[in-house]
Amino acid sequence: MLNLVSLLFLCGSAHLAAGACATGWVQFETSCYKIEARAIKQWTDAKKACEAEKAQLTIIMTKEENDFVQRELRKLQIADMGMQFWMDGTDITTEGQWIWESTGEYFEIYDWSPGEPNQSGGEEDCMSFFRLYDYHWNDEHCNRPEGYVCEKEMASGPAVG
Ligand SMILES: [Ca+2]
Ligand SMILES: [Ca+2]
Ligand SMILES: [Ca+2]
Repeated sequence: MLNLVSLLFLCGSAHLAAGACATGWVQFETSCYKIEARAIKQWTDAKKACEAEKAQLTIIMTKEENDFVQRELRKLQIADMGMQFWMDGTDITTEGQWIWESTGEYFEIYDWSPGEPNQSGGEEDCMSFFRLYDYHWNDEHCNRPEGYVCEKEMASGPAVG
């Protein structure tokens, strides 16, 4: 049964390739992503902004997904080396124990920038893609206004065939 479901899903998604994500969102596998570089926000507000669009801060589960988001970030050609983009990871509950906030799951992969996470100033508990390190990961002060990346699952239940 699972195999049949997978097969139907794959069949369906093949027909979804174009225009499946709303304008302003980009697709990778079964997710749509939106990068916000202008309306910078603190981590909690960025999270709310994603939720207002029925999305969440992005959760990076695979190297391929990480590569994809980093490629999209590089396309922006941001000059400010200090610029960062929030994702869903946090260690605010238990210092040094990183989880994806929206799911409570531990990380499957890590892509920290050199020397990160460094808990700079004793309170860096939110996770970002860091321009300085070509968008590898950083722990950052949650109250810093930064860009952010929202992610949502593509609309389910497409007509098959
Ligand atoms: Ca994801
Ligand atoms: Ca921390
Ligand atoms: Ca840091």
